[in-house]
Amino acid sequence: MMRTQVGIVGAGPSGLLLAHMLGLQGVESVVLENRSREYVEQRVRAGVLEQGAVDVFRRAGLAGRIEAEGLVHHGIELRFAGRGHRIAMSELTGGRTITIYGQNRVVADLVEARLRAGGALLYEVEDVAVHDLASDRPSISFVFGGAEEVLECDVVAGCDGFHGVCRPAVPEGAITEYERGYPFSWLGVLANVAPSTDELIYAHHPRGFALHSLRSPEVSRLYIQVPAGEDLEDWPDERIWSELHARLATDDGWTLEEGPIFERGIAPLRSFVAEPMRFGRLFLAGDAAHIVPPTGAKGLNLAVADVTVLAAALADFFAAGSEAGLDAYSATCLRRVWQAQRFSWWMTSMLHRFPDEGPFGERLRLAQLDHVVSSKAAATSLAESYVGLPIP
Ligand code: RFL
Ligand code: PHB
Repeated sequence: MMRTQVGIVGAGPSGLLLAHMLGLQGVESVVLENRSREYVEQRVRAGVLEQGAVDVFRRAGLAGRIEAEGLVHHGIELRFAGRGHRIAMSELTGGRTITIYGQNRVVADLVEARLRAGGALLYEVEDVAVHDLASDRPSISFVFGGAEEVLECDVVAGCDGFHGVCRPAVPEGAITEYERGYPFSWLGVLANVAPSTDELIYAHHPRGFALHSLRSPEVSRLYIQVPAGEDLEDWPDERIWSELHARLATDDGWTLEEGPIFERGIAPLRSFVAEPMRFGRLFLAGDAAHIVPPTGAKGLNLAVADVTVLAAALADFFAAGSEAGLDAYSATCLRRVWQAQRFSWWMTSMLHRFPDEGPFGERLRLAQLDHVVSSKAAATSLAESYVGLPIP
């Protein structure tokens, strides 16, 4: 039998950041992850950090590499009908910025910090299950190195992502789930080629959405909308580049440079919220509690915000026995979560092709895009949401 204050399921950004922040406040935790360290550190996902998220990392003493290697951006481009239009994000938001820094780098930095602090972090644990969540002695059972173990805790943090075991362990009816699916996925690639743009390009085209992002001055990150259920096998490199060229094309001779593709994947788009983000002594954070379609670049940033609120509430609970922060956790986070849902849904609707909607819907979409790039009020609204709400 092992014992700790906070048992954390999942070593993604949510679980690792929570463990680090708790450690800074003298709260002990154990992190359990079912995958290997290599797998988690190589998983390619998000790339955009809001300024507020970078501030959180800085306050936690974790921003060294982000500041050295992250790319600070002041605007994004919306491209449609053959033309690009810059949204001057920083000018419209009193100087706020976003930073391009891969999620796998965030995870690597967090793992390094955890190991340096000597905190418990177990990879490749199997059969993780959470128990007695309604009591003040919840526990986590698992198998590690072939041996069955039980971790007794005061609190369990469910940081195990959308497909984890914590949320499904809550009794039926105690949590309400809100969900919306989309009839398309994103096919994303990493290519060894200098980005053909200084700022992210979100493109709408009759053939569908495309996004030109980046990871470094040498690596481009590119996405295209594909029908839901599409098979990666049906997308050889030439087909991917040909769609990217078609969807990103402009009337003024801009060119997209090609390079060797070294990573590829397809992810379905989904909107999902579990409410409340708590059951008894179980607290859900990050993707375990909510999913947004990636068009707003909000998923990782929401995880950072949840964990910031949860770490402060737990520190208060263990230092002073106060449950006020824990009681407010779900409502505090959900306000921000629903704003991110609203923005991510809006960006997704504005930029994708919806297969069954007909020509009227497409004309409305172009009118919406035209409005956003020609009305300062509308552009400001987009910019405010894109750079992110303040993190408490
Ligand atoms: P994660 O990263 O899914 O981590 C959960 C961890 O829990 C482990 N796990 C378990 N461990 C033990 N026992 C079990 N039974 C377990 N079940 C699962 C998993 O192995 C994993 O290690 O969730 P977390 O930490 O909440 O982090 C959330 C973010 O990963 C996610 O929101 C973002 O990646 C979303 N996202 C983006 N967010 C942004 O803010 N900006 C972006 O630009 C952005 N782009 C993206 C994205 C997500 C994408 N995909 C593939 C979903 C682009 C894409 C393509
Ligand atoms: C990325 O660089 O992976 C990225 C950027 C912006 C998004 C989604 C993903 O909206």
